[in-house]
Amino acid sequence: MKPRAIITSALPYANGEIHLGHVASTYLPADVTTRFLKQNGVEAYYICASDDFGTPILIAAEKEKKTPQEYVAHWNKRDYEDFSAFDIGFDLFYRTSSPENIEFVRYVFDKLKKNGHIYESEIIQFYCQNDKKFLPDRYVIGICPHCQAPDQYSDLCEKCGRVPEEIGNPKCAICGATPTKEKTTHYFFRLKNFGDPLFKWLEENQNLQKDVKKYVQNWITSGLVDWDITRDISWGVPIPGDESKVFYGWFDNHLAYISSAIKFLNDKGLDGKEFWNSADIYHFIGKDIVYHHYLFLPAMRLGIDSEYKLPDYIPTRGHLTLQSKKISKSRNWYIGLKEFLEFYPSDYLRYYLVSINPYSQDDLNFDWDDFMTRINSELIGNLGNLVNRALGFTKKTFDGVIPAPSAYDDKDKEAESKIRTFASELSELVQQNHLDRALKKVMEFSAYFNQYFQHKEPWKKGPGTETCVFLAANAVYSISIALNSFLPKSSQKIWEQLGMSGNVSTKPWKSISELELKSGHKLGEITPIFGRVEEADIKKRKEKFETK
Ligand code: B3M
Ligand code: ZN
Repeated sequence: MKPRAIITSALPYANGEIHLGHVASTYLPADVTTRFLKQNGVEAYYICASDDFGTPILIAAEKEKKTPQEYVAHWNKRDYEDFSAFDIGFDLFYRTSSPENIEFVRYVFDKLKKNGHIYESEIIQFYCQNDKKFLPDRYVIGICPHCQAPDQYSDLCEKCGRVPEEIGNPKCAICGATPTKEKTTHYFFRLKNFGDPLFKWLEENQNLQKDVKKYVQNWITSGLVDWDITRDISWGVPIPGDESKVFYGWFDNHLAYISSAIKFLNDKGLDGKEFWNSADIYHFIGKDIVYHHYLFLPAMRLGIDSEYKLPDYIPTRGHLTLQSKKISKSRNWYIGLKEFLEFYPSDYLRYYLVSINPYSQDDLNFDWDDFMTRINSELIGNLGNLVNRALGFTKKTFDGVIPAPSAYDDKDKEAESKIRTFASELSELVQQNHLDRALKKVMEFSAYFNQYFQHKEPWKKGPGTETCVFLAANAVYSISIALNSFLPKSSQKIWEQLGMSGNVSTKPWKSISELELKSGHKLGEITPIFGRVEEADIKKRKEKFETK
């Protein structure tokens, strides 16, 4: 861990609501990591932005008879509200259409050009004589040449997932007319120049996932192709020297990681660039955008002489399926984040999504029954039970005051050593990005203390009762701090029931293992931390997915 870190997660397109698929693979893992780093005294900032430019957004805005500015402003605000309700603690949620990003994108382009990584080339593009527009990407609909599916976009067939070289029976997506083909001049980024340095960077960076690295290196070996970075539309970052054209969205969006971070840091009175270059840089992403983050993004940074350092970590995770089927907005097979949080506390979702999400490209599945079982039997049956039992017993038997321990027997010594090693064992897992295993470790710790309590039978009030209560209450204290990055609200509740003041997130990580709850300390009010997930309720939630 370096003393500084900048954490980003893939920027959501400003054209629709955030759903469970989004948060599972990127926003939640990034949030947990940031909170953990902060607890460890790292000066860490979590930076994100809405991805505002691009053809799909322009089309969507036109459909709603809004200006693209109005349209993206709406989604930027709504996304931020939904993320906040889920306790995603961005230090800044900005936008790719910010003046800072526009200026930075143009600066990067000029520097790439100066360094010989940009060239111009004439290409043939569809053009609509009716609308007087070039028709890139989603502006053309036709038949996929690979699978013959009708009504597919010219830049992606949603049926077979391939990129059609030439779409059949092309039609303008705005007016339906058959487009003509016209010449237009575009800029290209010489990705080919970067095969060797990219290969070397991948080779040397030990923090990147090995399996992802391998297939990216295979792409490089099989030959990179230069990138068309120009779009003949009005909504985007205008190209210096050719202001009627704009950059392709993937040229400008990831630059907003840097421009937003620099704005945030400079506004804080820090030297943004110096901070960036001395920090650990994390970009959390889903596996569908590996190409952009492992090739395009680092190549562009290399192309500007690594003026802003390349990422140290690109934690890449699989996609969430829903009831074992692919999430699809258009088929209404998805759960909106906002809607979910109207029914269940954010910590339930955080618990569930972290638990089922390994540090790998494997897909993970949201299942309503599994969600209910895990919350009821693990979160409530194990953790809620320990907190209630240990603190409730102290309340009842010792008037809420932590007793002084007497002599330790072997079982007590073992329990104490569990607490002493907990902080470092847990920290190791989080640092290796194994958030699911780390959370499991907290649950194992809790299960251990449930058994310890059971074994000691303090309700018989025999010798050793005080020691048992002292250690069990200290285990709850450890859990309260250890859980903070995963379940911020619940961990704070436990903290308050422990009779502690202030915010638990400010407690240093090492406190987890230091048995800081001293005898004589008085606990707060004890009430159950969690409420059960009811079966009848889950049945209702599932209805939407059963009629399909
Ligand atoms: N806006 C969303 C996606 O493809 C896209 C990410 C940009 S990250 C710089 O998942
Ligand atoms: Zn197809």
